[in-house]
Amino acid sequence: MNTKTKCQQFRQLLQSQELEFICEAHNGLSAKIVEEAGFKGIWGSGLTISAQFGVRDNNEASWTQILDNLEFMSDATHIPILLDGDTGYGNFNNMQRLIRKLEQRQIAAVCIEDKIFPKTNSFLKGDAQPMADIDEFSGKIKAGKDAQTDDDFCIIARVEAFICGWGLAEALRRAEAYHQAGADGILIHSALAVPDEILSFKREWGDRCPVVIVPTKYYSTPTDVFRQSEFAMVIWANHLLRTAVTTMQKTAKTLKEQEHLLSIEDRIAPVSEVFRLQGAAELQEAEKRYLPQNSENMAAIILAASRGDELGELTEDKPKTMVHIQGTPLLSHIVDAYNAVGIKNITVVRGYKKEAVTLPNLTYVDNDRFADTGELDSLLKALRAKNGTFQDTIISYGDVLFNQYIPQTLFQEQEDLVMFVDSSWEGKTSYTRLGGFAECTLPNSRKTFHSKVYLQQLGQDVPEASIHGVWMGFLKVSSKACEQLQEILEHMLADPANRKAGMSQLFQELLRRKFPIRVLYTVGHWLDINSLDDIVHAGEF
Ligand code: SPV
Ligand code: MG
Repeated sequence: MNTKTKCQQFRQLLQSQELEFICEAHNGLSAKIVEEAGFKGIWGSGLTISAQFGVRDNNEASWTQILDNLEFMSDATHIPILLDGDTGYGNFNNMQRLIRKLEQRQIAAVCIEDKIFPKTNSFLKGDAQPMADIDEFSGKIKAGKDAQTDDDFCIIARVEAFICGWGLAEALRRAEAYHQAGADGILIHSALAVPDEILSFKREWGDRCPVVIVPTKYYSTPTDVFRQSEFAMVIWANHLLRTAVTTMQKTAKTLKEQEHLLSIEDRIAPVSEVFRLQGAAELQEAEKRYLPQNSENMAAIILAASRGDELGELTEDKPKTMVHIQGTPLLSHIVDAYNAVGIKNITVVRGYKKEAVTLPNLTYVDNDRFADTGELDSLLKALRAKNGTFQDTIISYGDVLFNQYIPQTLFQEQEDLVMFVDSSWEGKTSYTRLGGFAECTLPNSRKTFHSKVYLQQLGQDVPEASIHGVWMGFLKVSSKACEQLQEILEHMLADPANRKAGMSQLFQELLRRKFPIRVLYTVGHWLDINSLDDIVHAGEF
């Protein structure tokens, strides 16, 4: 993308040694089409902007309505716009306000013509049209130049002497006055079918300042003639609007006659092209970043196959996940937290006393070899049960309580693998539960607000000096990464040595395979139910 301002870009075009071309546009969409075609500038045509409003080119659309339209054109594009500013919509004072408003909208330049407000298009009885007083118009140019705050903003003075039936001498006299008044370029207009007037003007005018032409009527002139005469810029002034008129008339007529779409559909832009021009893809990306994730694409897998011996007789007839906290099973609290952020698709892997795990609206996957296998075996069973249809999924445990901040935040991150690390680990000299200690690319500090942190190692043997926190038992895996995860697990578990492997081995394998694992830090927001004492605390959580 061009790093120059639109004003700088336009000035560069006007003063370039090459013959440059700008093309008409009349709204945001056509402006975008001009830019995509490769033009370096846009002509904001008075004729076509008024025509697309369905009014005449006689200042029937107010100048602020033109301005609003220009704002859409400017917002939709990165190239400069030269506005056809008619006569400046009033006197010198109106001109000054116009310039200020144009600058506010990053319009790069304006062209004003030496006629009387309200103007009439040059091709409608041009020779009957009165011209502006030369001094009054020169004052308007001066006022405009004084009003601009950006030195690169350009004012083009359009000489209508030929249009209004005057000769070369009048055209030159006016051009000279406007040049003296500070105009950055002259637009010399002609309604003849041959380029004689503009060529004679250019021969006399020489290189006093850049000269712009509009070959609408002398369209059969080879462009090389303009090039050889060293004009600065050609304006294709109305051809997109005229194209649209012809095509719209044809389509409307055909539809009216045929009352079906068959002969139309293949000859017009598909709706997808309209969406593309509107930038629909950009919004879809932004929605992923800024909107709560569509819960249809979110799922959770809860690993809950083990007994939880440490709770003693509480788990004699049910697994730990069904132990009551404040009268409700642990699993129920977990499901509530997932439901609260819109996650309905929850798979629970049960094993020990599976018949006791009976909460409704959950998908159950059984690991009947729970006593003889580890977490990864349960996880693989859950992934296999998805039959290749994956969603963005949080993997968590049946005995870890959390509040909804955890899943909400995990789903907000776009990366394939995202985990939570609790940086308030100090004092825990041993942490054998879950995956263990984590070393990350940065410790939890103010800095991590602005930079992304990734996991470097995880396990029981991380040297104390390197520990940045403990893994809390939450891993978000994108739908895409779920597929890879299943493959990795199939591979790992094919080795009998990994039969009892847990999540920490999975992390180690992912790191070995160079998967980036994003770390989000938190302090608290979770509770690992590990003892009777924890159950008491969970009541307070
Ligand atoms: C316009 O495009 O509105 C112009 C050029 O002013 S012309 O229609 O040729 O006058
Ligand atoms: Mg015009």
